[in-house]
Amino acid sequence: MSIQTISTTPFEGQNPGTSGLRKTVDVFRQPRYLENFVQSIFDSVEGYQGKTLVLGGDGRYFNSVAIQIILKMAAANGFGKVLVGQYGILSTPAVSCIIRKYQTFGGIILSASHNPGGPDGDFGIKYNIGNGGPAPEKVTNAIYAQSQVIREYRISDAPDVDLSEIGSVQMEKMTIEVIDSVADYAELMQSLFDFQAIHTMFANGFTLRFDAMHAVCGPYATTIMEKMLGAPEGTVVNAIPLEDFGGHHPDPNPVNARELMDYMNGPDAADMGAATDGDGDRNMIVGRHIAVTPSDSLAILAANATLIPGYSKGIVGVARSMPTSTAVDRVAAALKVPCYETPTGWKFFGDLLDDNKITLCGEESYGTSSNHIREKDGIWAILFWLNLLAVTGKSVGKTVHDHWKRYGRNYYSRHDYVNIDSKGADGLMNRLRSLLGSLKGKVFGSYVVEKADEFSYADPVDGSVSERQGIRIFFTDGSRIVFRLSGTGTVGATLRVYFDRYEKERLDMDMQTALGELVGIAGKIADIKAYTGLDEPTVVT
Ligand code: G16
Repeated sequence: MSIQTISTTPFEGQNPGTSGLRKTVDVFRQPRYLENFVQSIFDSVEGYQGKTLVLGGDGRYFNSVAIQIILKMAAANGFGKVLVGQYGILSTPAVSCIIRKYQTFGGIILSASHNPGGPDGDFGIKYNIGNGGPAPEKVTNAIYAQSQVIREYRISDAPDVDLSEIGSVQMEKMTIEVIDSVADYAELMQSLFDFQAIHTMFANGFTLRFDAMHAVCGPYATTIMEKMLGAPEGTVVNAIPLEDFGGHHPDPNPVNARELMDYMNGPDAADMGAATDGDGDRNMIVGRHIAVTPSDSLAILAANATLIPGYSKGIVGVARSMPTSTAVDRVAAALKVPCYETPTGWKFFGDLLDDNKITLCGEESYGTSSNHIREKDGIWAILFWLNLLAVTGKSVGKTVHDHWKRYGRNYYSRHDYVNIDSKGADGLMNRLRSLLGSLKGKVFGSYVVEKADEFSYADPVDGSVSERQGIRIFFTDGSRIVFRLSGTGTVGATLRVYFDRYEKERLDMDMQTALGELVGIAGKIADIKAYTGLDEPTVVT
């Protein structure tokens, strides 16, 4: 075994977006592409010599090749140890959990999250820091800057390591410890939730359908739901992780988890349905004939937190990403705790959690979590709901309706215009920007614009400022339309338009009917058709 120093030249565009570097598999397979980015990570952080790195991914195509390369590069760069998931598998929340439990230097997660996988799909790589959370912008900016000037990388010529057996092997001076992918995470869940109460609920006939979407949560959900909590075998469906997620889009929303939605709207529906995404950080909660919006889910968890053992002492504050509905704001006001509004991207919650300003946080994009780790956490959210139902004895639907009765309802929807021309998308945003000063007071049908602005965020902990985080149009009745471009796509641009309308009394309108007028107004103000070339959004959730 020897350490090689290989000359290289920079690749354009190795710029981590909302959540790590995401590109098509084709791009990642180019010689030196992955190596350049990994070396740029190592070159951008200091003090890792002899320290421990956590490494794992969601099992998608190219995961197993990338893991071996990264192990050899970690050894060549002087890490003391790598904790790697068996078969190279670790969910994103599990990586965060393991970094924190063993106080490691950081971790690398291989995933493109909810993006499709397989040879024609996407791949991704994300660096998490010692608090267990995604690297903040100052770090990702440094990685990008380094990737643009890189001249060489270091790699060991050691042979590939067998990751199928739990145990330790040596590579150069570094120890590689192959760990059980599920055990540490399952133990953490057990410390937060009343497993006995959930076990009893299952024993009394409660039914759950957990759609793991052929992604990373299969083994986690099978161990926790079926083995530890006693749910019947078969509760977890699509449980075997596949390199191409069975050809599906592993994104737990009513559109991509169609199979689950049909089941939950059918005659044999379970008491609760749930799904998780490619890397296990997103979740969707479904009741019989009702899909809970992620924004409502966050609000409901916050309102009921004291019923859960891990949060029985109450919550210190909450946070949501800006486009997420304001449902949780009302809960925070009732609880008299602060509610922070951050840009889209889980990394923005890290400081607030570390500084103990918040206990729970969430996003409209099917992510919810708490201070137990520094990532969003799909199985955690599902266990929270199960624990809640076990304590209250209510159904999912009744829980949601009772919440609306008390706090009012946010009708909420997101329209995505996917893979559109980048120039058109930038043109649309620039034009909206130019209109901001002139929208106030304008009347559109029954809506009057109260104010319009572009969201900018000053982190209350470290003072760093993130600008251009979405254009917001507020109306006098409290409704909002938000426009922003996605930071996770790999082809062209994706325009997201978010609609949020609050109703205190009328709680049972059809969602798209309730939002229809706002949808028309958005199309008109932003001239969406002209800029995107699309008559209709590609995906509506
Ligand atoms: C990532 C981020 C989330 C963000 C989501 C969508 O999730 O961690 O914070 O809400 O992308 O971002 P965008 O609207 O920019 O596409 P994940 O699950 O993809 O890692």
